[in-house]
Amino acid sequence: MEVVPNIRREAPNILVTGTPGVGKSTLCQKLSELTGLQWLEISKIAKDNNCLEEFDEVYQCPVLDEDKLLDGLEEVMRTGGNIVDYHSNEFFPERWFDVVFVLRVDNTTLYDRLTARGYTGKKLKDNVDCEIFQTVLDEAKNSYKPEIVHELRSLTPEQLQDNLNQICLWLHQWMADNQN
Ligand code: DAT
Repeated sequence: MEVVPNIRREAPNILVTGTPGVGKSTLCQKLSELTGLQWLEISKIAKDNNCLEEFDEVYQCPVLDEDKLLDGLEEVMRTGGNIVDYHSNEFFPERWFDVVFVLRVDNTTLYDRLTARGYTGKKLKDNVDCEIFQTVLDEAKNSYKPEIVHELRSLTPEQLQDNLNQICLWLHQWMADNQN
């Protein structure tokens, strides 16, 4: 296995994860505007950089070429200052992230949001089940140190604002703790 030296980051890397529809893009876009950190929308980056393999007919989504994606992101992640937005998290190197936020909603809210997005049938059911069984939260807890994994409710605009405030506070503290 390749050993990558861990250089000191000037700004942290934040992972925002959760089932599709929980509000990752909404939060990350605003957080990026507020903080100047770079929003890395992994689904879009994968598409733009030909990191998608064949289409999975059962799950109605393309299969990600994880190795190619990770290789392409290594340098920017080593520099720091990124907000990574993706619905899965266990395949990222643990060393990339200083903190992990898992967004959560109730299943009725998620059902409504995904229906509005045009999800139907198995794709809709699988994603709602994923939230009910807290699959992404468990994945994050199994992949990162428990003390850096935080669960955030993402149901209302007020909760969005609370989450932005909480992450900004965390960021200020990180900058204070990691001054050169
Ligand atoms: P994701 O990027 O996780 O797939 P999204 O940001 O596209 O999710 O949000 C899905 C929908 O939910 C979208 O219509 C915006 C809405 N939404 C997101 N966060 C919300 C919040 N805190 N309160 C109310 N609606 C929210």
